[in-house]
Amino acid sequence: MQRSCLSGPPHRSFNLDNPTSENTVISLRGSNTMDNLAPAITPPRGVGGTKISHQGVLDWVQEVARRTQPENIFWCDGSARENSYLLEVAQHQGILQKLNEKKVPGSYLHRSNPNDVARVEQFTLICTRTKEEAGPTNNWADPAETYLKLNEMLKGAMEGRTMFVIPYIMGPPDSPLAKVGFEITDSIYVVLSMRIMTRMGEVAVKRLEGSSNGEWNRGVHSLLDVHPDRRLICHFPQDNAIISVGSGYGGNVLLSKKCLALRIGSYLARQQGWLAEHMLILGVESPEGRKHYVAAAFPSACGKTNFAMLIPPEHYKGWKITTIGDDIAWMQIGADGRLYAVNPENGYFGVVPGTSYKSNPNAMKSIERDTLYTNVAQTDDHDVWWEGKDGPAPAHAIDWRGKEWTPESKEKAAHPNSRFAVPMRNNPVLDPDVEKGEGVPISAIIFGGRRSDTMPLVFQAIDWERGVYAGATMASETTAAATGAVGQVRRDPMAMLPFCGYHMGQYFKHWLKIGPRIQNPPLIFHVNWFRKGADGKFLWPGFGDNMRVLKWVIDRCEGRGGATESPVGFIPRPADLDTQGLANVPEETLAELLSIKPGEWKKELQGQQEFFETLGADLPPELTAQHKKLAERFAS
Ligand code: GTP
Ligand code: SPV
Ligand code: MN
Repeated sequence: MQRSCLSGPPHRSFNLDNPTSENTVISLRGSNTMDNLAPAITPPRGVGGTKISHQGVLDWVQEVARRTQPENIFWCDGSARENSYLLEVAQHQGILQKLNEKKVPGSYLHRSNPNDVARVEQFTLICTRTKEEAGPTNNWADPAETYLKLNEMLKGAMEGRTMFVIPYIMGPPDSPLAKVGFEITDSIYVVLSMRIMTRMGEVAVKRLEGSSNGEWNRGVHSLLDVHPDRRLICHFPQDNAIISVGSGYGGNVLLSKKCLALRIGSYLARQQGWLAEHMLILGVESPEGRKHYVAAAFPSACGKTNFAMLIPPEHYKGWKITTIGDDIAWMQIGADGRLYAVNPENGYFGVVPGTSYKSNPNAMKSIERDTLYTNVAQTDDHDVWWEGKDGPAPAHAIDWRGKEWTPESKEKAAHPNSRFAVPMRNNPVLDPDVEKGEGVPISAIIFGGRRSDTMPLVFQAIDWERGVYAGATMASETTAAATGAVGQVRRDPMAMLPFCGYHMGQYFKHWLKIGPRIQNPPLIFHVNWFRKGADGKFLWPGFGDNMRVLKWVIDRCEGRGGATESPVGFIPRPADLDTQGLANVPEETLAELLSIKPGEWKKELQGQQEFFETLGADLPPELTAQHKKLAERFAS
């Protein structure tokens, strides 16, 4: 299947049956098919070109190329030179727009197709061998049938396009938890984003070639024609493989993130005895220099990035909050019997709207430069704007769809799920141990949902099993991070409903099994920043003031911190929380925030029961027993 090289001098001829191991751009065919979505590119000599001799990877790339028929293959090396080149091309092709170099240096704006602005849970499939393995909370499809269907969709899908091969590594390269992945994509936007979000290039190839188990994830992504009818995000946990088609947006296409680090990750974690979780990881250091790390699971768009880099209220002199990660935690038991966590990612893909110097100054400082913005508004001087940004709205802007916008417009200027992608190095409070291979020891795990009622500001679970129960019964209002209705309460156990790669009941079992193996387990808490009063307004100011709750959590970890025991667990009394300088939270509001209302909990217990029933025989009996005991405590 020899093909000739017709695409110009930088290309070498490529024999599909005999791939070279030192590739820059490999030209496959001389098609003139110009594709508006992703026209092929012809980079100058010296751009791209990771050296790789791994036969498994080479064979797989060859197989995908044979099916998708790209114009050429571009092996990404993750270098700065390659990045500058691809940024140029992306601007030329209209995929990116350069932003004002004075206001946001090194930053670009991308507008995704308006039909493609969030994760699509209904088109996200877990293709385990049996439906039972995927469980009732996942969309299951037969792997053989799905491969056939996808292979059909991928036939010739990259004709006239460049096929990029992205080697990447998740986790600090020397971490025992680190995982290698390869993503094939026909989207430059994906390449540019993956360079921010992962450790990309040679470092991954080195790790794979030196690895003892030879484990690597194969990810294939093609935009196809970006049509919702041809959009599928498919996971094959048994093959450590992902195929994503028809989307160009974030969590659907940056296959390192939700697809590998969580869905495939959670599947591997169960087999291998660790945890892959939708959690931020932060460090908190007291003025005396005592440092704790905390991991927290909140559902999508429920406050992880904000919590991970919060700035404490003014009177917390000498307290330091540092960020390890803002979205994903991989955790395993360390030699000293504590739970250790690493952040597998290298950047943040964060929610833009609502981000301001008031709500999240560290995020604002992070995204002042080197930022890839998606679906925000652009001002007349090529700056970025969004709802909730500091200062007045611009008199005129181009909205996320590319249309004229003024403050009188009915539509939002920035999409509610508009995002920034930024290297974690930009974070002024990046934790110094973020590259530590063994990770950081976790003192507390916090679960939290977006609940306008029922859930108190904070409670502590009495022990591991009751902590797992609190996580397993979590619920939250849906957000713009996924397509579909916003604001509907649904069960989202451990913030993993859309991200668990196997049966949720088995996932709970895994959690219950791991706890007793941790000699010195983290304490488990539940928080709710989003409780509302009768006027429909948030009762708690949130953001930096969440430090007050974090402080109580740390106090509890250190054996201090007062509490009262309620049916759901330990709850601080108003006097146990630091309220110094807390504006607009009168005593009655604080009491309301900390209240457990039996009427609301009756409904809550019912909702938890209904969810548990959907899990059938795989629901661990320990959780059924916990539910019964909780109901009894409320009854007495
Ligand atoms: P994903 O990236 O989707 O996983 O989201 P995330 O969990 O990192 O959420 P993020 O921190 O980006 O916050 C999402 C939205 O919640 C933003 O609009 C924030 O302004 C808002 N938010 C975050 N923290 C708080 C809080 O403490 N109180 C209130 N009221 N809103 C908050
Ligand atoms: C989320 O939805 O939880 C995100 C954004 O972090 S995405 O990468 O799109 O999944
Ligand atoms: Mn997330």
